[in-house]
Amino acid sequence: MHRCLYLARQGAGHVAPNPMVGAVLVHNGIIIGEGYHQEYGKAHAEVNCIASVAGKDVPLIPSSTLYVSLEPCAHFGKTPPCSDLIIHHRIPKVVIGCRDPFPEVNGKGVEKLKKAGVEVVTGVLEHDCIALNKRFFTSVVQKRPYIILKWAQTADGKISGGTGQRLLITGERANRIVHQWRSEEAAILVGTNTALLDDPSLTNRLWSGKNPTRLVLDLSLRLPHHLRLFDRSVKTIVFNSTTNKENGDLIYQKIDASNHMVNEIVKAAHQHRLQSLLVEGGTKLLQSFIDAGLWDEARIITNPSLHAGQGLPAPLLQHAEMTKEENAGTDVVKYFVR
Ligand code: AOF
Ligand code: ZN
Repeated sequence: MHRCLYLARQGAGHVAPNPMVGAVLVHNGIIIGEGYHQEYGKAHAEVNCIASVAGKDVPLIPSSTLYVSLEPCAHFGKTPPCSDLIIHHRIPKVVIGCRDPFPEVNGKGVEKLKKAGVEVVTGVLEHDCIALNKRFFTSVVQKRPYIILKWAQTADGKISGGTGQRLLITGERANRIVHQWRSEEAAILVGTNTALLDDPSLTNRLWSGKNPTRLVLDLSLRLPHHLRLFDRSVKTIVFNSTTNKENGDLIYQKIDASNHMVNEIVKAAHQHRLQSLLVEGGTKLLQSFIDAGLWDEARIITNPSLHAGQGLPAPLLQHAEMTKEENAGTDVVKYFVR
């Protein structure tokens, strides 16, 4: 199963909104086939695994055990059901990491296999298999994106300078890490003041990979159009309280901001099938997510040698547990979960 997880990770960045899945076929303790879900819409892990078995190993398939990190599917999606394929190849035993919560599968894969007489073992390294696809699981089960809060703060806990103006807090290494984080998530969100004061482009320039969809909150549509966010280089959604309008990759979406605004943002992001959301500021927006208990991870970068004195205080995390602390050049990154 560890090998399945390793293989599954090779699909990172290419399979969303599908989950990453890995599979190995084992005969008498020896791996005779391997595969993973490589690209959205293409063959599933099990298909690639079985297809990889070659030569004198082919006759061994009906006496081998298939290990797979996610329950084999039972439905006709973009590809036929993997459980049918397993039955067709007369594989007698399947070891599964975790159940697929996708409504069309969700236990039906296991049921199908068992009905056909296949021995099924479930829940092997279950925790790791679910964690690998935390974005997919959160989206399918909780019907909202996986939410990561991120901010940078000074040694004295400020996120902007004296008169609210922009403060360059982090160094080169930390900036690169932030761009890597951007490449890993489906969407990135900022509030009105951050868009106005920082004029961020929110693109990933210091790391390889894709750009996240940009989400910006501009309730009364007061952001000027010369801002980098409106340069149309990346799909951008402007949440506002007056208009629904689509102009190529620039989308205006009306949300009900009268109460529970963060819930509305998150609901809209889910409707756009965005499986994860990196919230980059400012303080007010970040604090709203924290107060609503609507977050999964927080990543805080601190410059230990910079003191702002006056300035806007950073958000206050509640019910948080620190899981990791690492140095990033001259900065320190702390990781929290709820
Ligand atoms: C598997 N093995 O490797 C993956 C599975 O549209 P489709 O046909 O690609 O199906 C997508 C759904 O299939 C996805 O939502 C998830 O439930 C499951 N993914 N299943 O047996 C795989 N990637
Ligand atoms: Zn499948």
